[in-house]
Amino acid sequence: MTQKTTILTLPEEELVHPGNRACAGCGLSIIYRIGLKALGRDTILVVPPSCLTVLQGLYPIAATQLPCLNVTFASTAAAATGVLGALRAQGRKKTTVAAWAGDGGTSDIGIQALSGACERGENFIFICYDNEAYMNTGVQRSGTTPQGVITTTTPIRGKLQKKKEVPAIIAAHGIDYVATASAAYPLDLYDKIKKAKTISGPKYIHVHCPCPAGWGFDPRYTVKIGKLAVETGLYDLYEIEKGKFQLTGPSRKLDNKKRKPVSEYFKTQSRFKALSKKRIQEIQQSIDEKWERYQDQAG
Ligand SMILES: Cc1ncc(C[n+]2csc(CCOP(=O)(O)OP(=O)(O)O)c2C)c(N)n1
Ligand code: SF4
Ligand SMILES: [Mg+2]
Repeated sequence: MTQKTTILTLPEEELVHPGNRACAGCGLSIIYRIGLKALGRDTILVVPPSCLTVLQGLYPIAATQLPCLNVTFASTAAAATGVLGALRAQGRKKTTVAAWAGDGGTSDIGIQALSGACERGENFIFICYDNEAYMNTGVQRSGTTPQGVITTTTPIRGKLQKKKEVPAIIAAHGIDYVATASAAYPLDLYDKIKKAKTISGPKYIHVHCPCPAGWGFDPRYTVKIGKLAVETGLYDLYEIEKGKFQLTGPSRKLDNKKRKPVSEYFKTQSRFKALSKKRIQEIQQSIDEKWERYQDQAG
């Protein structure tokens, strides 16, 4: 996908009020502001418990101008289905229904409802912001926490299991649009949401979201660290449209010569401090092999 939107052509209308309850440097606050611009005013949000519910405001404070349904953890995609049904009954075909959930609310607790909605072909957008742990309750490991990461539930050796590949799981449902994005490249996310709005049926967008509080870095480095994840080839930006995979934006321009060593990414965050040199080498090797496959596929 070629990026069309620039900072100059981004809509000026703000749907998120200035000032919110997110920590300084929160990747989620970047994507929420830009993402709502892409979704537009005629949108209903469905949000489970997460840092987003806090960002959006503790009553009587509200950070968003859009109608938002706060629902139980497991029910996000089912609740979005209900909203779609109500809109259908009212004859409102144009309103966008967008579910925004964290990685815990997507990869673990909300996955059965999401899988069901994808299989049924519900016409909604599901955005997972992946800060790679249950942050709102104090950094517990989730299905998408990478292997080796220190959290409060994996305090000594780090998480033992691998990161769950949620975009691949959702793509396996055969839906027409699955994409990945990053808080470090908000305009790429903007264009992907805009595209998703033109597609009928379920759309899934997975957004890598640096979290200074949970990852252990200074808030000024949010964008730098988000970019490093992409520049090292660890986290890739791509789209799967009607089953066709293609790298997008900065990942499309990356090749084996330009790729930075993954150790550069790991050393920026204290959550990786339990990673041994051997383990880092193994991860580097698996990234190298993945990129060999990409280059083979590109011919
Ligand atoms: C059924 C249920 N279990 C646990 C909680 C407590 N809880 C609220 S927010 C949250 C963390 C959510 O993690 P994630 O979805 O990754 O979003 P993040 O907080 O990282 O933004 C938890 C466990 C809850 N509200 N409901
Ligand atoms: S804990 Fe992380 S994701 Fe949650 S508000 Fe703070 S920086 Fe954002
Ligand atoms: Mg999370």
